[in-house]
Amino acid sequence: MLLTELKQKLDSFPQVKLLWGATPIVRAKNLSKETGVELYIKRDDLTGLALGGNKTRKLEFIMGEALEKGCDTVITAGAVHSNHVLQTAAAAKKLGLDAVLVLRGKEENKGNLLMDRIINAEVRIYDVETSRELKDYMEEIAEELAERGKKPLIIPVGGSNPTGVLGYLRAAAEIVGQSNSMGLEFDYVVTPTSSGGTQTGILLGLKLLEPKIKALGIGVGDPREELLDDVGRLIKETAEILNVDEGIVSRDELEACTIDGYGFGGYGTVVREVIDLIKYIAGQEGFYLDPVYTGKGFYGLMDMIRKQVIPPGSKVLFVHTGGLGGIFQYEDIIAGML
Ligand code: 5PA
Repeated sequence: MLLTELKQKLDSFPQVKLLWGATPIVRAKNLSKETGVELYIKRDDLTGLALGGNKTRKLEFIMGEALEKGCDTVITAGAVHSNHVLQTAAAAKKLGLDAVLVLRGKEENKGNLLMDRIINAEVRIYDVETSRELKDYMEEIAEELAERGKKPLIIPVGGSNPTGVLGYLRAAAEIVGQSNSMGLEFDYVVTPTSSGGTQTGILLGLKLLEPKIKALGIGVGDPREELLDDVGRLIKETAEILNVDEGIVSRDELEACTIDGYGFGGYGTVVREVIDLIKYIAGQEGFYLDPVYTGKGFYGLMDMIRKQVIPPGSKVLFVHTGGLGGIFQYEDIIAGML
């Protein structure tokens, strides 16, 4: 598909503007020298909403849908450290909507939860193990609000539905446009993956625009089968709303580009190997990764480069999906590892 054609399709969906503009692609000079690959970072941590991050892109389309449907409230869910939840609250406030944040985990007013409170979103915390289990609570709250005459929209965990994926299709188009104008031909585009929307958008977008680029999603500790099912379903559903072939990415292909082994004991664990890497990268390049998503994703990338799964000389783009609040959410654990 031509770049202009994908851009036009994306422009035809309801949307609001939340990003400042295209995020920069920056060469990681010191790391490139050290690793022997040409390493670039797409700074999606600098989107401009709240603390920034990948959810801003998804929310441009999700909030567009909320406004088009005449909703006055959004309900979404995640862990107390959720970046998505904070981004959703910030987008809602900016657009004059109410936000109800349905959370799980330890209630401590720091990190992203403190930011959720500062922005004055309604926070409800439940005692469940996984964010998936919060779905029923979101539905109950939606009913409760509807009875009070409100018009709520439920946004799934991570904003990972086909509407949200459109935001990462636009990111894929942005990457292709920027790499053309920079005279760069990437071999790999790498993202952390959890609820699957980011990986789906990049994978599908590059498949449509530049199929020779390998789009890798590095798991951050979610169960592999659940992740593959989620991404598989999102590819199908998004292909459908875009009017492109649903089978455009085969299950085998999806399995090959979904990388495992860097979850360090499961989603949300904060481990020394990752904290050491965050310190190292900050010291080399002057930017911060987070302990839950980008730290684990980048660890996987560095390991694949070291093992030459990604061969020397490759041109690699890592999408920095944000997550800065995670540093402060886990400041005590991190401080103990310095
Ligand atoms: C998250 C997710 P996807 O959920 O689209 O796969 O993105 C993974 C990801 N980087 C990558 C950062 C900084 C993220 O926050 N965050 C979730 C959240 O609740 O914040 C959905 C889990």
